Amino acid sequence: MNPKNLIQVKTIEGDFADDSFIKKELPVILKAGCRNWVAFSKWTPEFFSSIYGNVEVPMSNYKKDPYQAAQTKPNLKIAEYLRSALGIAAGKSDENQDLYSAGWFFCRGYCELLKDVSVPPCFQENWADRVQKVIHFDTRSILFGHPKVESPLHTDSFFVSTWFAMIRGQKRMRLVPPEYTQYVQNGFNVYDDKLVDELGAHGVPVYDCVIEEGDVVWFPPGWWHHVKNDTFTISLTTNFVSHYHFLPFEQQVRAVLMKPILNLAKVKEDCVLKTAKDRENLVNFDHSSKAVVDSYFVRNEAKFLAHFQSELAKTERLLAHLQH
Ligand SMILES: O=C(O)CCC(=O)C(=O)O
Ligand SMILES: [Fe+2]
Repeated sequence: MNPKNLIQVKTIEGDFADDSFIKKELPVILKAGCRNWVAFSKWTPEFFSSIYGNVEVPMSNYKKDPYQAAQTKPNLKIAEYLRSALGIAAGKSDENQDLYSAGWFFCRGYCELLKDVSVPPCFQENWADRVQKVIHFDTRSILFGHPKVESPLHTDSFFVSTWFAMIRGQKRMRLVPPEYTQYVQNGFNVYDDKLVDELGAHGVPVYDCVIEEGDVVWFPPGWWHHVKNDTFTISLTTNFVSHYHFLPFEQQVRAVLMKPILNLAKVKEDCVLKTAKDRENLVNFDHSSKAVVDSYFVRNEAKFLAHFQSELAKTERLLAHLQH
């Protein structure tokens, strides 16, 4: 059975210098996109076990808790996980069979692994990397998996797009575009024929692909994805923001940065209201005039105001442009 709303993800070939597919806002497979990387021949289970075997990596257990916070995930040594995963892929039962090594942020300490990666030219300008100085945002992780675990349907945070490279083994993925978000939820099984049919009845397309060893897949920001491991797998995933998709990404990063500022404003409010009656009328507001003078408080606040006024004007111009 192949329902009408099940759509095959398109494949592109070549040297991937042309990034025009990004503007089409559809997922694509970059055929053999990582086949000539050093990683493609080097990154075997033996390589990771011998060099990084004692490194502890977080374990996701999506069956037990699909929303597990990163800090609460238990760790396992890479060598131990790989032993289990290879055994499970070969049909052995194993106490670790519900565990998925679905995010080793290897750049925290093992960034030398990036030397084995040849980022396809179309992904080389990644604006998510540029905000590294502003906010700690890990864009790359390595995943180890086996056929008994999967990533339930979800979207990636910060409205980034994602590309991932299938270094060992094979995965499959089904995706739903963001404009149909009202019809899906975290954890929906889009591999269930009945659900796919129901989605079809509402006009919702479900994109489908197999990511073979050596392939790279890219999907645009906001796309829901459900990923299954067909075999033992090693893959590298990268959050990617092209200039074309920068605006919503920057807004989401800004929302994170604004949070402490807004919390601080609340503290200031509470402190002012300790002595003043209300914030409009600062009668009885008790503060040191000396400290205000000595710290150039008034001049600094004026600079602050000017900055926000200029940002406001820029945002208004941008909004006017977008609404055109
Ligand atoms: O490979 C997987 O299991 C999930 C990958 C994923 O969700 C991602 O790269 O954003
Ligand atoms: Fe994801």
